[in-house]
Amino acid sequence: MKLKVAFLNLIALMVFAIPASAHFQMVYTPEIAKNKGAETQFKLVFTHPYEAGHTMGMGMPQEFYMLHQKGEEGKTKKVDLKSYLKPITWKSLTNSGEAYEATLPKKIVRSMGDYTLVLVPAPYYEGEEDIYIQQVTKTYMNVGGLPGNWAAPAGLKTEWVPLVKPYAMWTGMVFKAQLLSNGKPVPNADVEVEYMNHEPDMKNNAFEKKAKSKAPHDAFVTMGIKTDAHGYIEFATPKAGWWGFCALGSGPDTEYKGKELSQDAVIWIKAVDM
Ligand SMILES: [Cu+2]
Repeated sequence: MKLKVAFLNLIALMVFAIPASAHFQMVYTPEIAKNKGAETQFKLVFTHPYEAGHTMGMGMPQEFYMLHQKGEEGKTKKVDLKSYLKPITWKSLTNSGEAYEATLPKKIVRSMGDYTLVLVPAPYYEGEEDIYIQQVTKTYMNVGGLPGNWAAPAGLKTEWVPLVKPYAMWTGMVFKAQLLSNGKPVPNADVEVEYMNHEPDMKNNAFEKKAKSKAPHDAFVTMGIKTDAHGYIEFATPKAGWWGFCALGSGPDTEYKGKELSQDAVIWIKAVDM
């Protein structure tokens, strides 16, 4: 009898011990609203940003490029960035994991306008769930204030299309975006929201130990929102810093190497205090 109870408890633990934090693919650089073109370094890390928790080893990305547009009438230029990728080891507060960095020279981050950074990572095998995860991620940057293609879809299998400039957000401003799968809106999708609660240390490839906020409850570590009937979300950023939005399984691909694939869409925005 005792054994049976213990067994049932174990089952309950396995079912309910869902980690509070969610994994997020980061495409990170500290400054995305630049006055002038300059060499810019990005860190590509697959991790749990709120808690600076477990970092998962990334494989070589399938695609990494930027879409640059100088002025809203300008031609959009696609620049492949895979040749700039260099493997690094990223330290979380609990482990180290393989990640990538890309140092983009000034010659390609020189002209004014918008830069959309697009990462299509290799599917990551999550052993605990026996599934693959692929988080298609977008991060934005602007040089000189001249707008460009920030509101244009990149034509990805699944992606967020912002309705607010992602690089020009005051703290407290409402961010709005639409979730697409094969170019069509995704209604009622589950979206995880997480705050980058530990500053990334670009020099040491690590998260800073100091947390910027403390969650009063597990549900605040990874917030949950849903897209509406037309695939839109709205979110007012309560604190300066980086905010990530991840739509779970929004992409059209559902299988990889004979296993279930969760093809997610991630977008990062940065809020700045007034
Ligand atoms: Cu995880």
